[in-house]
Amino acid sequence: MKSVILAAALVTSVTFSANAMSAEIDTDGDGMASFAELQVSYPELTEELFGEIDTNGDGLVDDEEMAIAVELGNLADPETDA
Ligand SMILES: [Ca+2]
Ligand SMILES: [Ca+2]
Repeated sequence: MKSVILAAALVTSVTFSANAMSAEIDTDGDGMASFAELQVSYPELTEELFGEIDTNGDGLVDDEEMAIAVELGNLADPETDA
């Protein structure tokens, strides 16, 4: 039973890694980055900056908002993070 759950989790993370949203950031796998999830990868992230990134104000950063934030230089590109 455990291996079935593990396999499902693996498929989920592979699916999400194909999107702009990094599975490393989206730790709960809902496809959105919460403030807490983003802060793990970006410890310097402030609530003010998060509010700027979250352009539709739903309290979560989606693929599109993430891509815009990276483009504007608000967030480092997780793919090229050195
Ligand atoms: Ca999430
Ligand atoms: Ca949002």
